[in-house]
Amino acid sequence: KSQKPCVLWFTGLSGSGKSTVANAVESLLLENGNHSYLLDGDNIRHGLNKDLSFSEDDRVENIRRIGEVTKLFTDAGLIVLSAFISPFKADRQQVRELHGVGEFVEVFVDTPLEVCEQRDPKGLYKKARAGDIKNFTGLDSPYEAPEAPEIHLKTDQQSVDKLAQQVLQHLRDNGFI
Ligand code: GGZ
Repeated sequence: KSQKPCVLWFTGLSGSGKSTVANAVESLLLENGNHSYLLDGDNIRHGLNKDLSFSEDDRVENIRRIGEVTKLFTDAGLIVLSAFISPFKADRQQVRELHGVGEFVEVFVDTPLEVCEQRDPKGLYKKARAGDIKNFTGLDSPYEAPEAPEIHLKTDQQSVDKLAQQVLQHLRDNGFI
């Protein structure tokens, strides 16, 4: 089945739903017969990037390496899904520039901090509030929201299934699938 490679670059706060939506999109792509690969903390921060912390410098390096990996996968013809906070605008811009024109699709997983903190699936916000985790994104480390993302997802207003459909529709409308 023919497809045009791209990277779906999910960005958003911890607990915003990046991985959840990316996983749902991956399932739909598989069903549709597309060839994709999902990069997230589980396969990157525990492997390739296990030497990196959450300091500003290490987050920059984290995203730089992930950007290079997404480029390798798009060169191989895949639709790549990347699900990292990627808090800094400049770093996302660099990855965009690494990719060919139109190949970088920024997906803003827009969930208010209050909602992420309410969900707190791993209890990390609680720990960060207690001072047990430093430099936590949204609390004592910045998150720079995208200004003009290709796809804008509001996770507190729609189901995961609907959001994943929204992403698939964008890929269809733009001739990727
Ligand atoms: C933010 C942290 C931190 C700090 C550990 N700040 O919700 P999670 O657990 O599963 O996702 C978060 C993940 C963030 O890693 P990324 O590689 O996506 O971040 S970045 O793009 O900024 O490099 C969270 C957990 O790691 N985590 N400490 N201080 N999130």
